[in-house]
Amino acid sequence: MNKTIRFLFLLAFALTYCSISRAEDGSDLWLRYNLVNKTQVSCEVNSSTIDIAKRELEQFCSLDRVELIIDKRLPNDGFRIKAENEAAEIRASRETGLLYGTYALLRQQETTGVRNMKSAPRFSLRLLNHWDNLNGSIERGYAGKSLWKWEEIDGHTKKMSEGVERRVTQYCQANASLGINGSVLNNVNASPKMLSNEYLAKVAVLADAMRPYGIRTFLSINFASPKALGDTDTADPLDPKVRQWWKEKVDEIYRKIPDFGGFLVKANSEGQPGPGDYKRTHAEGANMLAEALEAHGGIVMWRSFVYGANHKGEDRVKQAVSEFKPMDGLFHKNVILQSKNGPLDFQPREPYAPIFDNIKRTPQMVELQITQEYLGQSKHLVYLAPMWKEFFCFVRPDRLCGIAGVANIGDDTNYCGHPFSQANWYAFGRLSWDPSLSSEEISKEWLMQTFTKEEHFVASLSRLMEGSREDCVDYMMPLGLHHIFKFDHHYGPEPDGFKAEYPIEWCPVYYHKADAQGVGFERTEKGSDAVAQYRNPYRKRYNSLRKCPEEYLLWFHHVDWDYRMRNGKTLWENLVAHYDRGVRQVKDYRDIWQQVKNQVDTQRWQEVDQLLEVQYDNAQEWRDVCLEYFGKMRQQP
Ligand code: BDP
Repeated sequence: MNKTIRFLFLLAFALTYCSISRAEDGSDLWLRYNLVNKTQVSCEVNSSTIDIAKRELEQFCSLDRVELIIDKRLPNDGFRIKAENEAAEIRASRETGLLYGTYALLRQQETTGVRNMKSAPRFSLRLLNHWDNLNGSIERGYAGKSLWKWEEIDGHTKKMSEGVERRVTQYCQANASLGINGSVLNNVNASPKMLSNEYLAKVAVLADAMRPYGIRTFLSINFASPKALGDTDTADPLDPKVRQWWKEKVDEIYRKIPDFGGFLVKANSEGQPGPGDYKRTHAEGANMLAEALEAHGGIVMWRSFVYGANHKGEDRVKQAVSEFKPMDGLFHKNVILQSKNGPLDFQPREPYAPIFDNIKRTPQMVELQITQEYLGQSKHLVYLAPMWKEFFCFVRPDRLCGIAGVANIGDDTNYCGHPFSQANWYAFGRLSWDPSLSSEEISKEWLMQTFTKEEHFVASLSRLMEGSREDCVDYMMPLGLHHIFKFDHHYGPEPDGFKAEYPIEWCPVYYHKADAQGVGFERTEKGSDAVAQYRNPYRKRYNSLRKCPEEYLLWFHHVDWDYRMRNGKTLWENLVAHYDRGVRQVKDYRDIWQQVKNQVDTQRWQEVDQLLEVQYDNAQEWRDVCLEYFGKMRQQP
């Protein structure tokens, strides 16, 4: 009897222990290599970057030997892996290249198996844009507070708390594993305090931590900083005192951070100060900063996301081109124009932003949004790589010098909130290195490294992920509808949204223009003529009701409710069908997730399961609210 009780007790203990050891909080991201401690690693060079590469290989590589070789013939950040039997050689022209090669080798080990490869990044600037505020909050952040706990970073002793250091180190490893090579640390709605001596000393501590991982530090700046900090009485970019202030400030930054990357600027946009406050142009403002940075090799990333100021009343999606096209060619050579992928604002689907067709003499970068502000935030499983790939069908990567992703990273245990939102950070990084990778390849890699290599699991979840963005479009805003979100928080539906006290361009009714006859924004030459900003064949195609791709229909056309679409059914019938399809798809996710229950650890399985329930509820709400509203509009007398 005693023996049986002891046995049962031990069994219970073993079971509990097993389930604890299987508990998974997602904090390891996709970096969950097994500890092997086997490989002999050699390298002629010594540096902190090489130390990281060596350590990763020594601990986690399963080969016997790896040699790291500097080879100046290879392109900048590129690398080459040659593997034979139980040994491999990684070559690169720079130490960061060797680190990228190291992570590529480990990725191969976890996915395809080690093989020869040669690789170089498509973009030289591969940056995360953090919209983190100094008080720790994150604008449009849905995964907790900022990783940079400024009060735990001491600029004098150059130390940070153990907690911050641990998380920042892992953040760097994750980025280096993808080839991300820069971080803009703070919100584009920037506090002037960011440039105070106190904060710059803290920034230098973070920069020191990131440097060995090949990550350069950048800052968003508030254009009115010299005035706001009380050093000048104007921020006019043509005022000599202001120009001198920026020059000295930049010199000071480079004394603290010799490899500082440069500034990101949101000016005269949504209430931010800018050169326009002094009747100066964006070019005059950008050039002042560019001149200060030039001597140090720094850059200015000037955002084209402006509307309202000089073009009141014009269709909002046209305003960036109207503002910046006349200035093309007037920017200093270290100014880059940074534009969102679509002309409006990170909607579930937008046509590409025509600024990429119109700016010819200024280097350009695209800004993608990893944090799912308008795609269910950290509550919906929506894999964004298909959306970004869609953008690259229209704007060739070789026309861009860089790529920026608005980060979805916070101090949540798993960094990103939804366990599947990690895939969007991963996919952004992989595409910033190689935009020709398919979204499916990337999701499979991520699934294998993050969950399991089991074939059925990988196949069914990658299929689900692949379709998830289109499903989200369907249950939120199909057929080219856009911006019918609840005011400001951008999560739920509010098709009747209108507030007289706010700019009309923030109101859903401005965008869908539903009435008794039809729905949609007429942007053809009969309407706002936004189509005129597109290159052909897109201009012609979008201008024609018949030829316009149906996924953009209501973006470019105001269409009658009983208009017959390509499948012979009316617009209304199609709208209903899309909403229904979106909801049905999410219902299926839940069944698929049930089927893989045994292949996923309990904690992450349950977390995702609960989130899928929320997503399903939300999808139904979107469908019901929108169809009820549009249905009523349609039946108006
Ligand atoms: C919008 C966000 C807002 C940002 C703005 C921007 O709602 O919080 O400040 O974009 O990109 O999407 O500047």
